[in-house]
Amino acid sequence: MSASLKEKIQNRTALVGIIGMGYVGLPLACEFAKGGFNVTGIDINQEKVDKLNQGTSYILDVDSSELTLYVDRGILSATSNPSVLEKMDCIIICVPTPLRKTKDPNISYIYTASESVAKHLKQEQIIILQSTTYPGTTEELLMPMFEELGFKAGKDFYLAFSPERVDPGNKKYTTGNTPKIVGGVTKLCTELAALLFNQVIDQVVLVETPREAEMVKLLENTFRSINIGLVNELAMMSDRMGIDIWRVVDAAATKPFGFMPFYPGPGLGGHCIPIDPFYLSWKAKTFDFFTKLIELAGEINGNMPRFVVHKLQDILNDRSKPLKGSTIFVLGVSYKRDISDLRESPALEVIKLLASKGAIIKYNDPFVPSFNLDGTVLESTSLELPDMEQSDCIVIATNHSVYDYTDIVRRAPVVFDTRNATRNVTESREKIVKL
Ligand code: SAJ
Repeated sequence: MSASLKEKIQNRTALVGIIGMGYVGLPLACEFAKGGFNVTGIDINQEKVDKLNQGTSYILDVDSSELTLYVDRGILSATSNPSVLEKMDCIIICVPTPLRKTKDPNISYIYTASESVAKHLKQEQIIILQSTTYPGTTEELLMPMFEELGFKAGKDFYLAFSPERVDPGNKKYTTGNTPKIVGGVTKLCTELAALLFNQVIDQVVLVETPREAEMVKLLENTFRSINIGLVNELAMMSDRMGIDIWRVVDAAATKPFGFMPFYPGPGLGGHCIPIDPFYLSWKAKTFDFFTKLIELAGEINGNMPRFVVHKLQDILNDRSKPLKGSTIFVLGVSYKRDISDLRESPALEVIKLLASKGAIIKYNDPFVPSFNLDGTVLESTSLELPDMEQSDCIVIATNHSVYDYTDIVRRAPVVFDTRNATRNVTESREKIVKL
C-alpha cells in the first residue's frame, strides 16, 4: 500500500501540506517548491495567507522574489481552510509551542492542528510533526487522536517527528543544508518520512522513535541555554573580580578541541532557547525527575536584565547621576543581532526595568521601527538626531552589524556595551563599560 505514497514522493507528485507558515513552515514550503513539489501552506492568519498568495514574504530568510516564482508557477499556494488537508499526501505541522505564564508547555496549537488533520485524515497520508515539544507528544497525543478513527499508524497512515533547526538570520545554514533528524512510529514511518525529506534536504539522520527525535531537539537547545547560563554566571563573577570575561572567552576559544564559545549578554531571547528547556523539565517531572541544572540556567539567564540595570545604576552613580530622570539611549531591541524579532527579547526586559525606575528611554533599532511596551508605543530615534549624544548613557543591548560603533563611542557620553560590540573600537575606550 505504501508503494503509491513512496512512488509519489520519489516522482515528486506527492501533494505537500504544511500547517503553520512561520519562520519554520515558510522556508520549508519553499524548499519543497524548489524541489518540484506542489506545496500548500495552511495558516489560521488570513493576512499571512493573502500575502503568500501575492508572493509577498514576511519572513526575513525568504525573499519575495523566490516566493513569487513558486506562486506564479502555481506550485506554492496558501489557504486558511483546513479541508484542503484531505487532498494532501504529506502533512507537516510547524506550529508554535510557547509556554504558559506558569512556565508549563502550551501545546494547544499542536492540538488544534492535529484535530484538523484528524478531521481530514485519509489512507496513505504521512503526518510529520516539526514543532519543538516534550518527548512523547507524537506518540501520546497525535497517534491516539488518529488511531481512534480506526486508522492504524504504520499501516493506514504514517506518523513521525522531525525537529526544525532553523537559525533565523543565518545565511550559511538554511533549511536545505541543515541535517534533518527523523524518527517514526514504525520503521516504515521513519523510512517514508526520511524519503520525503531526502528529496529536498541534503542530509537526513534517522533515529528509532519520535520521542528520540523530540529529545534531540531539546538537547540541542537546552545545551545552549545551560552554556549561556554558565557564561552569564562567569560574567557576573568576573565583574566582581575585575576580570574581562570577553577576553577570557576569546582566549578559551583558541582551544581547538573540547570547548565551544558562548558569550554573556543582557539575557536570553527568542522563541526557542528560553522556552524549550522548560518543555523538557516539565515532562521530566511527570517521571519524578527534577532537572536542577535546566531550572538554574533559566534562573541565571532570566536574571541578566536585572544585572544589566544594576550595573547601569553603578555607571550613572560614578557620574553622580541617579537613574531616575536620566535619559538612557538603547541601541538594538530585537532578541539577537540582525533580525527584527522581539519575542522574549532581553532588551525589552531591560527597558521595562529602567522605565519602572523612572529613567527616560529612547532607542534605535533599524529592524524595529516601533514597538508597544505595556501600552506605550516607542519609536526608533534616528541616529542622525542629537538624541544619542544628549543622553546620559548609551546601552548596546543588541549588536546589529549595521551600527558604526566607532562613531557611537565618539558621540556617546558613556557606553554600556552588553554585547562586546565595541571590541574593535580603538578611540575613546575610556568611555566604554562592558558587561
Ligand atoms: N545568546 C547569548 N549568548 C550566546 C548565544 C546566544 O546570550 O553565546 C542569546 C542570543 O542573544 C539570543 C538567545 O541567546 O537572545 C538565543 O540565541 P540563539 O543564537 O540560540 O538564536 P535563536 O534562538 O534564534 O536560534 C536558535 C538556533 N541558534 C543557533 O543554533 C545559533 C538554534 O539553536 C535553533 O535552531 C533555534 O534556536 C530553534 O528554533 O530552536
